[in-house]
Amino acid sequence: MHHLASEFPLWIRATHWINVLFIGFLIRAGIQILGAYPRLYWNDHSIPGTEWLKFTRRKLQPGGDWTSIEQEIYVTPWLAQPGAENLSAGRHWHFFSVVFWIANGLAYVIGLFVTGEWDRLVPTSWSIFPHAWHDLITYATFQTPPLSEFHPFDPLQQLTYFAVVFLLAPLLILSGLAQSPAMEASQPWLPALFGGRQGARSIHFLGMCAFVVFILMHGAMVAHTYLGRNLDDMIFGTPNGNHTLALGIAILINAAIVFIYWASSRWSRAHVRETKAVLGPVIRPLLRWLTLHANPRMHFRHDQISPYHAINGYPPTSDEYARLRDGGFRDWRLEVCGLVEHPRSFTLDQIRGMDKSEQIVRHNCIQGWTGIAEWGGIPLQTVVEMCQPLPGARYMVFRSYQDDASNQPYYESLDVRLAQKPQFILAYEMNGKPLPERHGAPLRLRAETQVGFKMVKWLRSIEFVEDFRTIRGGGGGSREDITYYEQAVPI
Ligand SMILES: Nc1nc2c(c(=O)[nH]1)N[C@H]1C(S)=C(S)[C@@H](COP(=O)(O)O)O[C@H]1N2
Ligand SMILES: [Mo]
Repeated sequence: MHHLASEFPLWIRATHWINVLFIGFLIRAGIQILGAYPRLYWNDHSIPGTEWLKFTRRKLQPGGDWTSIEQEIYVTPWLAQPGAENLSAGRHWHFFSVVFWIANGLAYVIGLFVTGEWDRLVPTSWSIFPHAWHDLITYATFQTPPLSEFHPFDPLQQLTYFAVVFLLAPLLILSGLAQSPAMEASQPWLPALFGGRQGARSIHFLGMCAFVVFILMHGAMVAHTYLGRNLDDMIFGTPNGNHTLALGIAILINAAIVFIYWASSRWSRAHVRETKAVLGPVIRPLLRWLTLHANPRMHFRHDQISPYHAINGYPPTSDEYARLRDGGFRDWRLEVCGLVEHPRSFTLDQIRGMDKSEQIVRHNCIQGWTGIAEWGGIPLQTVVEMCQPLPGARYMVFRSYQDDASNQPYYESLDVRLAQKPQFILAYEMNGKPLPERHGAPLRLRAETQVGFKMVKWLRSIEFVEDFRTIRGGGGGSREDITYYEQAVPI
């Protein structure tokens, strides 16, 4: 039993309402992200038709004439942050919010232990279970346990809060982390905990549903049991009897939170570039750090290879590419240029003659789908060693024969230090055969700690540059310039 001046000190009340704000952002932005690929699976092949849940009526045949970008659906701003088709802004809101949500949650939990108030939440006796059961029966018959049962929570309430803080929240954090390509490539046990990457995605979704159910029940119970007293607790920290004032303030706080969702979503939909500029810096240092430090070590078995690997991006339509393809790519060259000691031009046969590297890995599209395939090619490091970048060369720019949505060559950039990473290769084979046209023939990049859009297909050239900010839109790639994704995408 606690006998404090205030049963709910200011830091508890503050972290509670901050939590409300950020959990709302996370759920809304999570729904936005789900809309980019509205199918949930328990297997990592992401073959349409094998999902256990979908939020789209579109019927797709594996191998049909579609690419996965066409799967994104419009999500109403009533549910999603910021709403519409906005994966990039949704990701920025989700990652921005998770930083503050976790910091706030840690402050709350640390506060509980530092002040010795942890037994508000953490049960200290097994008898809590029969007591909680008894409460459940009481509530189920629309009655309310007497006030003497609240210390400050009744046993059922305490158990529920304990489960939300110490089980559900960590589960959401872990299943979120397990979806990061860099984490899953460097810590393969993490997605394995959830039965794979799509398992983690499905659990993350179900955890979100559990949180929504909790929020609805929690709200209903606050209103159903001693509403006036609860309002006093949440606002003043102690029952002081001024229920009307407490109610007024609680309504104001909730209205302010809803207004923040509405206004920020509206602004963000109209200003996706600014959304990246404002929210991006919070998470960008972590993205860069993770990209530089994650060492991919994914090794799947041959029998785990996806029977069908989804596709993003249609092959080049130019006559130039058609000529090269029809000539068996004999006239195709990989140009390596820019800030290098020895600019080079490689034929496909020369590349095939170099030391080969093979990997059976899981591909992660930023939209959420995955596929497992074997890729064969040469380590990026081989190219670096043959061309000798000059000291000022800090990024490699990969350019494609195919055009992006702005009708300019698709391009992406990587930090040169990443060339030393295992599983960063230029692939000319997929599943033991020459790279199929749709997957990037004759040569494509594989960068296994990053999301799929970095892995340029139908490669034309690699240029070593000092900075990507001086190229085209300055974002570091086609997707960064056009859609406002981050340049380092290990998540
Ligand atoms: N040139 C080019 N490369 C590209 C793309 C593209 O549109 N054009 N799409 C990217 C995206 S978003 C993904 S997920 C992967 C998909 O690779 P896959 O089609 O072999 O599965 O390729 C990447 N490389
Ligand atoms: Mo993608």
